[in-house]
Amino acid sequence: MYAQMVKSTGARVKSLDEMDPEERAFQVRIDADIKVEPKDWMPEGYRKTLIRQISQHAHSEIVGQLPEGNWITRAPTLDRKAILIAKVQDEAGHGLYLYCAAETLGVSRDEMTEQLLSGKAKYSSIFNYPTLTWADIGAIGWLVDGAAIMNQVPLQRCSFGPYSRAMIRICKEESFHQRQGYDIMMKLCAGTAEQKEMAQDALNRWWWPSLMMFGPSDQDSVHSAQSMAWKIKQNSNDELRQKFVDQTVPQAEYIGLKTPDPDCKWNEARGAYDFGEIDWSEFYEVLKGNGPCNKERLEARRKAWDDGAWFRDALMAHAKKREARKMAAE
Ligand code: FAQ
Repeated sequence: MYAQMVKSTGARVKSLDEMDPEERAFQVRIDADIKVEPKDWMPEGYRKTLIRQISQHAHSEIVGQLPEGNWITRAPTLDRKAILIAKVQDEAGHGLYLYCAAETLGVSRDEMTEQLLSGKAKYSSIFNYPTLTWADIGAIGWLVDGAAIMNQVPLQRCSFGPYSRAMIRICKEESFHQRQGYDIMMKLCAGTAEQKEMAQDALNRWWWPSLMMFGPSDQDSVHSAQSMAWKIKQNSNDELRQKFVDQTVPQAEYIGLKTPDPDCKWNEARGAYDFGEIDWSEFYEVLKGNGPCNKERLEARRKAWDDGAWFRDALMAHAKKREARKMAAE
């Protein structure tokens, strides 16, 4: 039944009859929308899928600070600088809630960090593109946070309690981020011809990578069928991508911008926008580490980890001393 919900290349999803009793009882609870909590029994595959998805999501939030961080010192006004600092700090906070949610599944923060730094764990492809102008900060808030919200609102109903609760808070903050990005684009589009051109150029460069954020097309998505059966994902990658296009194209038109896709047009019969073929070879190259900024992003994270070693050591030494003092006093 579940495998029919989305056409995916992943292994066929077992029917209830094929499951052993524990798995069946678990699936029945999922089907009844009962949340799974960390101490509940869960199939190993469910645990692994969540660790993979939540940790990659956390890494994306952390690496995602880098492209915008690049503009904090160059924001055009004091207000814009303060807003951008707050946004980038929010992303760090999101990464921390998500690492905590993943830790409840039995993986340590150090293990997750090691997987990121060794290149074993992925993070969102979008953060491997450079931020060349101030308009890119507008485009990231509008498009990247817009795509993140589209993907994350359904994750608020994810079957795993800690992930779903983290997403509720994260989504509130992402809405503010999206508004601030669109506000930058609106101001640029209402400015000089040069400013408007800068906004259009940013849209041209960020449009296709934003569509890639939703992941491979349904027929190539390895995990969707099983993740949807477990209600980790509520929608397929293509469904969310379509919703994003339908929401975003009118927003572009409203401020006088056009997507860089000549095939993007309203389809009356479908009640949705048609859009052109995504360059999947670019997507897979970025995933393999060959995007414009993959090396730079990982180097920045490795440097931050190495530079922070003295601080982690100091915290451990302090904790040990405090413990020893407490023991001596008892
Ligand atoms: N980039 O079978 P599927 C943000 C991988 S947060 C890199 O379809 P799944 C906030 C996928 O992991 C952005 N890799 O996989 C912000 C899998 O590889 P694996 C991050 C990708 O998991 C804004 C393989 O391809 N959001 O932006 C991508 O069912 C501004 C096969 O794919 C989340 O992580 C990609 N775009 O669906 C921060 C949301 N797409 O693990 C700072 C939670 C796919 O087998 C500034 N995650 N892959 O080696 C999800 O919803 C899902 O994991 C998907 C992928 C939809 C990303």
